[in-house]
Amino acid sequence: MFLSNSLRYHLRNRVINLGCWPGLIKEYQSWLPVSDETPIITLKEGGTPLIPAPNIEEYIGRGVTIYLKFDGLNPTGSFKDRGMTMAISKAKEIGSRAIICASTGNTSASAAAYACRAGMKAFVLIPDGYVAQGKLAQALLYGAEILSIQGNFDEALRIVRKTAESYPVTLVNSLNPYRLQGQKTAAFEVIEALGKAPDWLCIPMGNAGNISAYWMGFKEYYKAGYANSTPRMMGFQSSGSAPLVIGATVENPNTIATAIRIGRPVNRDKAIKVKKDSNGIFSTVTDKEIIKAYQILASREGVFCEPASAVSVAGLLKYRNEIPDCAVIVCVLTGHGLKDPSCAIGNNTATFHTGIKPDIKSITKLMGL
Ligand code: AN7
Repeated sequence: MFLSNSLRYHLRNRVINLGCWPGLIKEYQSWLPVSDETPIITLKEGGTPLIPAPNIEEYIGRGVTIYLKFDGLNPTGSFKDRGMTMAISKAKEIGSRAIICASTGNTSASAAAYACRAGMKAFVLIPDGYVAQGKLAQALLYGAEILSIQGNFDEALRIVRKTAESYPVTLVNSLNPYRLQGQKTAAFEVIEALGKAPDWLCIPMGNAGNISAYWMGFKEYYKAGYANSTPRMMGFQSSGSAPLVIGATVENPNTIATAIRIGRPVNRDKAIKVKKDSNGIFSTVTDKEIIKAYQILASREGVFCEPASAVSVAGLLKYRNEIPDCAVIVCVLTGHGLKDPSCAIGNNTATFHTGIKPDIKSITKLMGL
């Protein structure tokens, strides 16, 4: 069948619009370590939108363009799905029957969903009392076996690493190299959507897997000639949990952004190299600045992300005076706001009238009519 290039392009877009996005492994097969023998375990992750942020743009001014890469719109509500489709597919390929991970929440939700899809057992270790409710609800419903420990994420990770070394379970934390391979596709999508690389990429850092994966993706497209530059990688952490900024392990990390309550990042060396190679900046934002950005995103841009994700925008706002005129900036929003409903309920300035008599007069009076 003959198709003109423009028709081929049109149809391709139609297919995506009709919901036939094949998932990121099929979409980017030639860029990923998969073969025809790899069973592809997918929930159609990836292909997330780059959403303009006109109000933040206007606030910063000087012709700056801001986009939000909303990876909270993945199947389990976070960017982890990009890595998990790869990690679980590769585990399935070698005949693994069980996977294990430590998690601050999102990895456990994603691992549980993809393991279920692959017919594998999922064991997840989480820090007792520090996982947001939405994430816990997901892991429970997807059918994972949850082991909640009296310790933090770093202690949980130490245990799962040792367990995976000695028992027949596959580790799916970001130490698993397939995770970062899957996650690098987010950078491909950013370049495809912009037609070029952004000037800055602002991103939250916990274990620093995602910043390392993005950088890998940006470099690969640059080398392929799909972009003629690479961005400065701007990595941010919460000030109570900032080992990569202070340059030392944090024994008792603490932050409202429980997703990144991590004191001993496993991808530390990779992240330091990313910072150097990209001429990037690593810096902290306070919990107060995180909540401020979280509220601005929801109430000014209509984008509801979880607190850890708002770290990228909090960092952007902190560095707003250093943004070059007319720069194009992408802030990565790693997880959906519904992941952590109690944070939203406890941190808003909404008008919320309660206990109102159910009659029109009482209602219209409160409405100021
Ligand atoms: C929303 O789920 O580590 O720097 O165990 O959930 O790649 O670690 C989550 C991390 C940012 C940090 N935003 O990414 C876990 C976990 C959200 C996150 C990060 C996480 P990395």
